[in-house]
Amino acid sequence: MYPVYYESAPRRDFISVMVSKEPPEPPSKRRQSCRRVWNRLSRLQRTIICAILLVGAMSGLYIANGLMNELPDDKDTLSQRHNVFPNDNVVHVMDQRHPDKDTKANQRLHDNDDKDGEDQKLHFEQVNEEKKTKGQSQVGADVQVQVPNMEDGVGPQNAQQKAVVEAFKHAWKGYKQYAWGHDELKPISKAASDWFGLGLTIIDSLDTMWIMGLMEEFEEARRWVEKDLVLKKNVDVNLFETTIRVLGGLLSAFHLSNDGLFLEKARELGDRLMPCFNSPSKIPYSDVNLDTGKAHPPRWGPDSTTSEVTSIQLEFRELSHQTGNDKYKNAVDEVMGHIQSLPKENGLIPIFVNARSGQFRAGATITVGARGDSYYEYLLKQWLQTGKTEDKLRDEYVAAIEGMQKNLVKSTAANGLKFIGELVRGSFSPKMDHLVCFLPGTLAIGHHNGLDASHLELAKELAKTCYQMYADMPTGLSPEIAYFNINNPGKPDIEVKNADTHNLLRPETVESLFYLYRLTGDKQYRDWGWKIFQAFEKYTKVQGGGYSSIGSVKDTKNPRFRDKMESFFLGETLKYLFLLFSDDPTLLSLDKYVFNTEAHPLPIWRP
Ligand code: DMJ
Repeated sequence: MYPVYYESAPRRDFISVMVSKEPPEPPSKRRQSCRRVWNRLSRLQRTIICAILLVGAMSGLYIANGLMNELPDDKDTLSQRHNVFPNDNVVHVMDQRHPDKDTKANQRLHDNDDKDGEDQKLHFEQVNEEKKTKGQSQVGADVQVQVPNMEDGVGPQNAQQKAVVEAFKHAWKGYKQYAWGHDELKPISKAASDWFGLGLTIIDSLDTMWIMGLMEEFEEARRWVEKDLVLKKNVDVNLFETTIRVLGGLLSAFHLSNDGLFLEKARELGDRLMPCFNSPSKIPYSDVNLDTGKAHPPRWGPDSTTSEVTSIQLEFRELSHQTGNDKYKNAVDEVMGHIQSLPKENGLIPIFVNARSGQFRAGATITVGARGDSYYEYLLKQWLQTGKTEDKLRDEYVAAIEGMQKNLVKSTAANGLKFIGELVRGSFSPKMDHLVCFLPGTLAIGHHNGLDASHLELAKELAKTCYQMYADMPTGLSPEIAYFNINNPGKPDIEVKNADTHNLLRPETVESLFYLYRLTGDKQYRDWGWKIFQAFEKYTKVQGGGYSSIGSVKDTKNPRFRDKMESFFLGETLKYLFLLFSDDPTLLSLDKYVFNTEAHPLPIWRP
């Protein structure tokens, strides 16, 4: 054994000693002997060796190039990811990337039908592991959310969309600065307000940020959901509002981002809302305490609101679909089944139903506005959600539209504007809430899915009226409620009572304009939407950040800020405006997605 080389160490107190059995040939000697061997070879031998080396080098290059092509580069990953929007739904995209991944992950979820609590946690951990192995986003872990590809139609593509994104950023800025983590921003007092204490604005905004390509904001919101969204909370929440905003928002964020954190939170929330269904009739109680699980009727009366108990179905059914646990779907299907069994007038329903008796309140108002609206919307959308398989829902929807045509649709005396009135204790009232303006959009989707041409005709007429509710006002913004003049041709079409002049930044009209533009291509709807957007900019924007609902749409000098930015302004109004101005009809395709009543897109299932 010969100690030979001493390597100089970076520090004096460290010496590395290499030992060898043979003394190695000094480098210069080795080189000399190689040259000697080469010189001894004939010319032919040398040529053969060179040729072999050349062929070897070329094969090496070829193999390396092949390997590089196998690896997905960033661009490919992004555009595949991005097919979520234009062409396909998430499941399909995941199938393309990892043919066995989605089936397996879903299989695991479906295998855990009766699991709750700890078992369920364990289950999510298993899925997490699986996703980690496959390089997918992880359930509940701190993951990089995949970035949408702006070139594929996400993020603003034109000046109008850019303006809407700027509006969103302005709203977000105020919320972030003064109300972060709270339900809503009070933009004038630069403070926060809480309703349920669930960060409503954050959750309502998740999918809007995703489609607008605001990824920094999305990730910031995601971190809040992960670290600060506490669902075990001693607070009474309204089942409907929490379902459409929070459950719907989480499920939609899950679909767009493929981030299991959102599904995990959605499941926990679903479980905490479930006690509402423990009523004698199975019509859910309106409220529940998220911590104790104590459910009860509203504080102000004995009855649940009909539209509320019938507008939670899309979300609970989707939750079952994703988790494989049928309990959520069974609960809401039972509600629907019960409502279907009750007697109705021409398919129309009264606005109150009792959770103990299961009966409609006798003589309650019939309206497509407040407390009635989304019952009709969800009849159609549930039929769409399951790939048009539950025809009973479609038939009830069609019967209801016929009932409206017969009992509620009338025209103004002066200009023949069609509107939808109400039946109050059996008598017609020419009153229409702005909330009714969701209906043109719903009618247009129904027609797109094969329902009668008269539905589209009515949709166009009603959309015109809804727009007129904006255009007729000095601010260009609609009042909360309008009365229509059906008797006197010498009077204006629309009358607004002093108590109804407020505007809450509601989405229904721009929602319908989006559907009608998408489905007819008529640019008129975009022009109307742009005018409405400009009016929001002019009269509701608050300096420094945020938008505020206003007290009077009739007063341009003093529209009176009400100091409240509703979460649906970010979740719905700005989202529908962004979609209205999209040039890409495949962005959140209406053949792939159904929007819940809070504008959260949920995938249409394949039958
Ligand atoms: C939203 O919460 C939903 O659109 C609901 O269906 C009706 N009210 C508001 C928006 O106006």
